[in-house]
Amino acid sequence: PETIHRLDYTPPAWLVPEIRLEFELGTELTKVKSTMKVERNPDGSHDQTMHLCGDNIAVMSLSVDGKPAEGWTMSGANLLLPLPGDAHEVTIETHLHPATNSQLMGLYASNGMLCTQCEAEGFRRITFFPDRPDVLSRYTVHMSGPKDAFPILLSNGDMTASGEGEDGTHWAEWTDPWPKPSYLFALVAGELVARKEVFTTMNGRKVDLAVYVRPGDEERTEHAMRSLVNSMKWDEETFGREYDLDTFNIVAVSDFNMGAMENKGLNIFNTRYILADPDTATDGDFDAVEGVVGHEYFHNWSGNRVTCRDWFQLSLKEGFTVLRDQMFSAAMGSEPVKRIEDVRILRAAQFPEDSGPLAHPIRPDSYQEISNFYTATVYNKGAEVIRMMHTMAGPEAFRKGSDLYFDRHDGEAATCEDFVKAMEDGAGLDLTAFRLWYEQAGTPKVTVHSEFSDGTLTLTVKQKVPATPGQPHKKPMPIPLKIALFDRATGSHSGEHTLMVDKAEQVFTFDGFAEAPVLSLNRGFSAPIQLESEVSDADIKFLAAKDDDAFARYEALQQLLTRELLGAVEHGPDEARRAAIAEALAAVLDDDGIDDLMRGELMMLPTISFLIELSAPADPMAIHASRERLKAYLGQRLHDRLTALHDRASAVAYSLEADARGARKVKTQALILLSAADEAETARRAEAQYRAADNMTDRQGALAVMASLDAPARDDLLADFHGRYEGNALVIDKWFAIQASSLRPDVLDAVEALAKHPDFTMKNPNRVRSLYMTVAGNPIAFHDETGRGYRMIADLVLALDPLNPQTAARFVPWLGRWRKIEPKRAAMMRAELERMAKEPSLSKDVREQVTKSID
Ligand code: DPP
Ligand code: ZN
Repeated sequence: PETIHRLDYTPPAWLVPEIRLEFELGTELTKVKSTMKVERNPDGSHDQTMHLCGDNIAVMSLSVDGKPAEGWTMSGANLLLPLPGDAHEVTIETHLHPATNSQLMGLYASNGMLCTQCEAEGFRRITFFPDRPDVLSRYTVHMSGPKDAFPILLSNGDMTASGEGEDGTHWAEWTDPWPKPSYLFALVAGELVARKEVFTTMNGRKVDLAVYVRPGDEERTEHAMRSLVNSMKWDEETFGREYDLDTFNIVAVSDFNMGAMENKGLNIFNTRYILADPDTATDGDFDAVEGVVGHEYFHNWSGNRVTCRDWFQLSLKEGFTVLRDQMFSAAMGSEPVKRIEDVRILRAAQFPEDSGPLAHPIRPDSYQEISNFYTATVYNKGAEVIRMMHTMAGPEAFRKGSDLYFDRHDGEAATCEDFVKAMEDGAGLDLTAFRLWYEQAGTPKVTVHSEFSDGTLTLTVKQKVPATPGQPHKKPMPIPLKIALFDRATGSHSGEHTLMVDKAEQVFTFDGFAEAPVLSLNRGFSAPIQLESEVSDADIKFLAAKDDDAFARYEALQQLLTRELLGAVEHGPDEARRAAIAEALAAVLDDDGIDDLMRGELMMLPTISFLIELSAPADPMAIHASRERLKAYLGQRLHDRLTALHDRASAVAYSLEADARGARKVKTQALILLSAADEAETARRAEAQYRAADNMTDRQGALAVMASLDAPARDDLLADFHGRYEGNALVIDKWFAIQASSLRPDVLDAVEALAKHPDFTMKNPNRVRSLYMTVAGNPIAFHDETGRGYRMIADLVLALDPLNPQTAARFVPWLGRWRKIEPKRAAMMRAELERMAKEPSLSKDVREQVTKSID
């Protein structure tokens, strides 16, 4: 496959200022007629030939200025059309077969409706077009189809005309006044019902909002609608961004490769990020709906009004928009809890990517298949990089920078460099060296060494950015490191400092201390680094109890836990440290000053994925065993406190308020800590929690705990859950995931049986992920010592690839982590990659991931 390089960018030779698309809709056959006004790009090469991308489509007719086109040729799937003048009208007809489009890219059928997904390169599966984000066009979309099958007809922009046709057909015409790239085109036709609301913008524009779902699901759209309204208001208040059409539609579809898509004026969502009610969605699901609805809405400015010049700039819109959705969710809920969640995701998903064979900078330099670059690096690390700019500038200057960016580039296809420049000019930052964050992959390792004498504290800070594929030598990065120095006697500090660490080694001094202060480092996770500190257990314990930054308290506890979990793998438990952890956790359980949402975070042990990251080469079973052993110890030592907490939390009535949500969170966390210490008691409590539950958070939490136990009620409860929610796809997904997450030794047998269950299908990405992503993330299953888990994932990739390469490719990175794992397992993981590589008909998507993962 061809490798595309960032530095090879050239502007398009031809532009398409206007396009009219006419669709004759049908599930088996849809006819598309595209009429484009094309113009030679004065800033482009003087190529006479217009390059039109295609994928799995054929030309049914082609004319230029009303006459059959001459001299055109196909180059692979693409169409090359010689054009003599500077401006022409080009008309192309294509035929599509939505019902057999299992890739879910382009126009496809889902549950009887028709919908589209065009990012990144799906539009070329609908019609021939210069399918690149720097070609911006005004779209008019005319669609017609049978009224009974497709009563609702939607596209981008506002509906400008509609009417009845012959033989039970009808039609609608949608016009989008804002020029946009083809990846933001969308169309939906089907039997849908909507929750509607009117939003009045800051300048008094009335916007008709609608959330469309399948009949029967409308009751579960209230939270999505509330999240949308909150997003619109928040973006006005926080970034000064106002919505710009009279219509904003969201449609939920059940077959979707990604989470959701920000098509202009017509967002299309995976149902899992729209549908939510207390009976079927957990508190986590509610948060995810809010976050993703916000994310897609915020793209209207960061992505749509200002789009990307080319796909290497993906983080321009994704990193910034993730930061915006994180800030939004923090504002709607608890800021420190949100920060903890985001850092946990970064460590569990992005750090392994950054240290593995698929590591890439947030602005990659090359790719074979762009779908493979919708990664935690581009999204989550991209957000961290812009968050550092926010930290360095402060909120007011940052806002000046973002205002300048939107003003300067409105209506353009911009680059990451444009964003950085606008931040420099608007926020008054010098980001000359900071640009390295866009260029260099890898998580910087930072060590801090402290000396104290004569009232002076000397910190020696060293950094090293590890080598990553294609980047053997790295330069030191500018790292804004927030610290505070605590007085041991008073337990307070005299203010935070942000150290700018930008050399391989640097010394910072602080005067005027009576005794050596306690160091609180990288507060709020001010930089996405791996910190190796020499802070003593005693000082960490001090911070876990006294730090005034809630995030720093969490970090301190995590650090203590991590030391113990990894230390125990090497040389067994450290009694003093275990006791310190138990004491710190007891304080967390006793402290009335901590709300339950935060308490629930503090009760969670570091993820296995993060621990593997820190201990290469890792023995995943030994890490798991160490984790279970510490859970058992804590479950015993804190037994009475945990049962009392479970009792207290169980008495709190359901509501969506923070205290009730917090109660539900600590309730299940208490069971998790108890489960390794006292199976019988845990099973009793989990069953009681399940049976008494009037909401999904409690029910799922109890069932997930139960799934790892050997309790008599286990199978009954699983059957009850399935029976209760039969036909509700999103909840049946949970039923699969709960069983695949079991820590019992028979988990792989169970998964094999579940793959044969009548509810299992390879055609629905959510269902596939619910079973197999859970297996990949479950160390007991995936790292089974016989290699069966690895084989299962490789078999899945091979079976799914012909149907849906994009989703299949997402499973490969799990096997690609073999370098981090002990040699025996590593060899088996690598052997599975080699087996996949031998498959001659691998998709471009899977081939790229497999090849890079073997090297
Ligand atoms: N651009 C989408 C999103 O991240 C992904 N399809 O919102
Ligand atoms: Zn996005």
